[in-house]
Amino acid sequence: MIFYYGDKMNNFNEWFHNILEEAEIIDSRYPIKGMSVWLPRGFQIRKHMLNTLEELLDVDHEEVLFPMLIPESELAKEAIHVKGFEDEAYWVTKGGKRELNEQLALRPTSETSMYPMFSLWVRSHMDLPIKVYQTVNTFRYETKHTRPLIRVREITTFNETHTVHATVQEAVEEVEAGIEIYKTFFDELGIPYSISKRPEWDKFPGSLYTMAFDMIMPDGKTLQIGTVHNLGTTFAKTFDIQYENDEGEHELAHQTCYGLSDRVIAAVIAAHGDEKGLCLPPVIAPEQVIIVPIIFKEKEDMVLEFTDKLEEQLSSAGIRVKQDKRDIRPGKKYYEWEQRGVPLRIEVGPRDIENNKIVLIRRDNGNKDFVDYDSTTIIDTINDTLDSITDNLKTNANKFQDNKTFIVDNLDQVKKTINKKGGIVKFNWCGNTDCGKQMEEEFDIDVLGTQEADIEDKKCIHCGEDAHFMALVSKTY
Ligand code: PR8
Repeated sequence: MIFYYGDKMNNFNEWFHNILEEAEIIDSRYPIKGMSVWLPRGFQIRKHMLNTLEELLDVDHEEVLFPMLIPESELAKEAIHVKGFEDEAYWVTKGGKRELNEQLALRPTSETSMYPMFSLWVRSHMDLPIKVYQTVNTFRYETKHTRPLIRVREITTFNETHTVHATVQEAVEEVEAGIEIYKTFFDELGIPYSISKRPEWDKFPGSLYTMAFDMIMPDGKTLQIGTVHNLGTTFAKTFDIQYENDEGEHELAHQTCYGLSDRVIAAVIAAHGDEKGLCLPPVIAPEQVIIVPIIFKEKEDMVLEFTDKLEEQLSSAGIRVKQDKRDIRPGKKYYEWEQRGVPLRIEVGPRDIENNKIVLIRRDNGNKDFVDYDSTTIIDTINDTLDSITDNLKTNANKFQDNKTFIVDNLDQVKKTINKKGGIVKFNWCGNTDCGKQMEEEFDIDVLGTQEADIEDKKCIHCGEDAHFMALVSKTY
């Protein structure tokens, strides 16, 4: 029986939930709200996602691991930061039956766990820059509606980078470098994004400014999929991170931090999945290629001899490949691997072998190609097909984001567009907090942020003051 996933566009929640279950990604029945179990297949996807990200970070950053518990005195030190997280922290108050002298927070993020240590590590400018990252679980007692992978209370895949620099300029450059790393990463996964500078009232607590990546989900709401923050010297002041410069004077260090989460997996699923289920970009697929031998009794040995050799060949070339030899109908196998999102299926039957052919079926567009089997070129053919799948997924996902991004020039259109079409609406804006907050309330939308634009002699479409930016607004997750 064919499983009905639901309507991705019109009932995204149902569709998403069904994919998570049918493709065996996570089990969300764990008896604590906002916490789920990664299943073996989901864990594989998560692992390849992290490998892809960490490979990019490793070029210029080092991996570390800090403790999960933060003393209350440290968490509370940075006033604005703690205010941003005070309603979201989980607390450990007892060791066994004994009350602890000081309660300990389960990290909601790791600034206040790392920076007291950075203060010990930084002495002179020779100790800078520090560029480290860790992939850990963090805890946030979210009060908005929780959703698997999208808004969780235990973020199981929190990849956070923290850097310390001698100068303002270096910190600004690191923000740009962080943005480039995330762009490359999202591009490899074919996840579309719009980048904007978050408004003052929505920046990371304690930061100078926040640059954010937002993806438009199938239902038209946006999901924040990554953020890069310039922390200035705020935390350096609080945690006393100072270095001695060439003249022997003490100066405050400049910091940045940036992070991604489980949401990346949600974004991949939402961007590429369809009515057949999951559709994975090759870079994170547990199996990039599935070989299905078409076995007829009398020709079984011949087919399996061929497919075993093919599997061995692909595997030696570094392609993640699996062969499905189960004694069930080929149609059932096709259906299952399609549901699981495997990018490429190879079918081989006795007649194909006699004609020296193999059949390639792409998961992204269903195209079926009969290609000549030539042992010297087959690896290139398969790798080219996998690359073409990546490109096609990315192109289609970007098209969706572009088609759902609208530029308007009056308030009436803002409201109509958001309500009828969803997506991101852009317009000339003054950038003032009062004006922005009023708009959010009037139209029941969120100001995602601003983009620089060539706006001379233009007025804010809301308050009529001089416009300085393009505002991006949407309904958000
Ligand atoms: C920082 N400090 O923490 P950020 N469920 C899933 N994903 C989430 C959730 C949640 N409840 N909350 C946030 N995210 C900085 C940077 C260290 C690293 C995801 O920044 O609070 C969002 O995609 O902005 C967000 O962009 C990212 O974690 C980083 O969180």
